Amino acid sequence: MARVDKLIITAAMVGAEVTRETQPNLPITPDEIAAAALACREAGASICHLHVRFDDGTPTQDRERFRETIAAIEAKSDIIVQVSTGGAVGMQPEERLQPVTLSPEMATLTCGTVNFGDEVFWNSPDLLKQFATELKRYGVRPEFEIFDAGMVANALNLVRQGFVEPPLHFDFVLGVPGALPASAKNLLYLTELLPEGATWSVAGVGRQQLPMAALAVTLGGHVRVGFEDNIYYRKGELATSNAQLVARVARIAAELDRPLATPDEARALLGIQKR
Ligand code: KMH
Ligand code: ZN
Repeated sequence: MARVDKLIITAAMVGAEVTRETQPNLPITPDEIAAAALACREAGASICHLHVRFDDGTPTQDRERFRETIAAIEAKSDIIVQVSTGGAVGMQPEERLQPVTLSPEMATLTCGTVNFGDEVFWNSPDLLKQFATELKRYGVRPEFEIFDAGMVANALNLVRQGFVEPPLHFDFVLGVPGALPASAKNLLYLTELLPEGATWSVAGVGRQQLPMAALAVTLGGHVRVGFEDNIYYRKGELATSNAQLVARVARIAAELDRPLATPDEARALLGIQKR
């Protein structure tokens, strides 16, 4: 039987689309985000997927705001910081790339253009190469963000062309309106497209967050939860914190006998050099 790695839980705590109006517990300032990251770490997360906001809640890819927020997180915890290069829909490539210049341990790399609700999340072939080149230049491990099935082929093209080197890590974001829906069949299909040795996690959007997480724990994949993808704990009940969502996955993993990876264990699995 294939070896099953310890479970990496990623906390996507902030996102670019969620607001305080819909989720009053959304962390916004560097201190709030750092406190949320610590709570998620204590609940079992080993990576935080990081978006940042200005104090009024506006999403930004501002380098200084990222620097401040990462410093606040790192002062409190050893969690891996994975910066977003997606930002918010409509941001320009140079704007999106700013946090990469801080040489964080990890960053996302979305592998194609996709409808995103009523908008278009733009990631042209040239943009993919440009982003992969910048990640390499600053020594940042990519996580391929896969919103639709064709994006796996785009990611593997980047690898074939030498823009990204193994170990390869994929995050399937399933259930964005306009992209691939979250279902067991779709998740299995995506995992079958991956080359030997690649690792994957799944981020189910909305009410699919929990079933996708449970499936990933069972299948030997990894899990992303948090307000970026889902603001509810259960139908009609808002989550009280990101850590509450992480803690539930940790409990499911414990019941299924799947130990959790510490940040250092996750670094070893993903080929990350500690900052
Ligand atoms: N906010 C979405 C448009 C990423 O972080 O890399 C894109 C996103 C992906 O969140
Ligand atoms: Zn994101």
